[in-house]
Amino acid sequence: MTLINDYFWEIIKTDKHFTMTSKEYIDKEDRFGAHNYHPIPVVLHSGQGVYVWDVEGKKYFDFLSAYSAVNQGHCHPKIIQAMMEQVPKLTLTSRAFYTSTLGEFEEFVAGYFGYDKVLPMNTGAEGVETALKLCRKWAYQKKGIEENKAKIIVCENNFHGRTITIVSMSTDPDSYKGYGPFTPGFVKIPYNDTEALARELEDPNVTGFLVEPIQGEAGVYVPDQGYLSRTYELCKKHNILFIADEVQTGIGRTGKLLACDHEDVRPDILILGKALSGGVYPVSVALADDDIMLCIKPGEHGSTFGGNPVATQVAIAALKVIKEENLAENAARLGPYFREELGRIKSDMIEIIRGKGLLNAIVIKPKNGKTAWDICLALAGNGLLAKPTHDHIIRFAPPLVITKNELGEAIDIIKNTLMAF
Ligand code: IF1
Repeated sequence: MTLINDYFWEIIKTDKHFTMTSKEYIDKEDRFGAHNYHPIPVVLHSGQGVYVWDVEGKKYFDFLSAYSAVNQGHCHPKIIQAMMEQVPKLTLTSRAFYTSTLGEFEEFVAGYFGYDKVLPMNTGAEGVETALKLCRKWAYQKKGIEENKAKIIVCENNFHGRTITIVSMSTDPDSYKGYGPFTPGFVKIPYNDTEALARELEDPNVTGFLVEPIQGEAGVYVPDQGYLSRTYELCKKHNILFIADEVQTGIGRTGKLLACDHEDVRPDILILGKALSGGVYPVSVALADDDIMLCIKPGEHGSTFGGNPVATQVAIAALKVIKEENLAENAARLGPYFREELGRIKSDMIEIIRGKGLLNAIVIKPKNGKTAWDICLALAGNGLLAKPTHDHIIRFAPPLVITKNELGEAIDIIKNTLMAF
């Protein structure tokens, strides 16, 4: 099979034969879809690299990257190619049988991240659930905690997904309110507070510490330098599993392959999702060494689609692209430039600029009743897509394939937009 050629690309990317206006597409979603989201009112049709196009043919910089799933850029040709080669061969067998692709994926991914074993799932939330299950099994089988007594420590303002158990760990009412009764066994402590962790670790039933190396949903909240290494050391001292949710921070986003790499921390359980497939297909994993991973025995956990042939080929291609194109290095190089340039913008609406690599956010001070939402609408009008979080924070996370020139253009858009308020 040949690579997607320019002719084909031309057809799919510039197809303007739309039968409906943006408003009609939006109305249709509103009429027939559940109202569990409040999107920016643009209707996207195609994407390539750092750009997406709407149904009216307008081109935008994508500064959300599907919440860091599209680190490799939209429709990366090598990832699409891998998918298109696999699809006509075999798409799904379930895990009732072996396949010619799963072992290859497991060897590749385990080696890539340096763990004994990998357990494949689909969504980030499932990766987190897998880590929690592994941690509890390990507590009863290896740490000798009495059945049903294990506790896992989590952080305030966390975001780990949407399942009932995961929202049981949440401190955000939007996530948990009205979804009780909740799963017990979680202890919530402030983020970036090593002392609070040290206190809770005195409880002999504590068996794991689940943490985001940078809190994404909380508004790209970067902890103090040394937080990860110190909490990791504390966990080691008390024989507690250090579990890192790198669903959003992992795979190059913060300027290293993993955000934990900034402090040379190797999590006992590592959770990845999103960019593991370059946003092409839902693929997530939990990684751990044998002592932990083999606590789950045949029949005790799984997923129909987890580790399917398409997912495996897409993920291998997506991870190869990260290394081949030095995307972590690009994020490390462009992140400081981006924050510095944002810092030069003389807008009284910018309160704080923070981030690491190409995971960044600005905290907005409302002005004349105009909020982060209004700024995002204006940014879209000027050709750059971003989404507010918690009303007053705008996340800026372009695909990692962005060049310095493109970033410069995007900075001009951000600057001109803010200065117009
Ligand atoms: C939505 C937020 C980001 C995550 C971490 C697990 C998951 C996520 C650290 C679950 C998912 C998403 C989901 C997306 C919005 C988004 C998000 F604003 F809600 F918090 F990225 F910052 N761990 N994050 O960030 O992964 O099951 O969704 O595959 O629409 O809810 P998932």
